[in-house]
Amino acid sequence: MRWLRALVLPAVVAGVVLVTASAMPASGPTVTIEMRYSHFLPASVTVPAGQPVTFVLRNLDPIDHEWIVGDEASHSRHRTGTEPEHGERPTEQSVPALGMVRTVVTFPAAGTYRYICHLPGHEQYGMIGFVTVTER
Ligand SMILES: [Cu+2]
Repeated sequence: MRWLRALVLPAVVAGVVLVTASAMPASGPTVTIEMRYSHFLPASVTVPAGQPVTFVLRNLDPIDHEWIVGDEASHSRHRTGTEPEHGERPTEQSVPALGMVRTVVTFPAAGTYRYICHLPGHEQYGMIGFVTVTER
């Protein structure tokens, strides 16, 4: 049976390495943003440019929210947009009531962006936050 162990053990070790790698796809920082009482907490975060940043989006409200990060042109599009669900683009995520979504965004250059929930009335209510992207 020693031959079997010799074959199986490296496979198990390889499996563990793969699982670990996929659970932590990003080498950059992780930022947790909570959605509570239709506000983002924190409403301001600072991240480095050129590194994958893992955003953990936790919706503590019993209603759906979304987290859309980008420049003012993208926010203009979403204010009048008709897409009911987001998730395919890392910068556009729907977060269901009491749900959690993880997304990885790499900001190419330093600058300031806003994250906004574009569900009807939420931006007006104050569901806005800021990402400051700094040079490394
Ligand atoms: Cu919202």
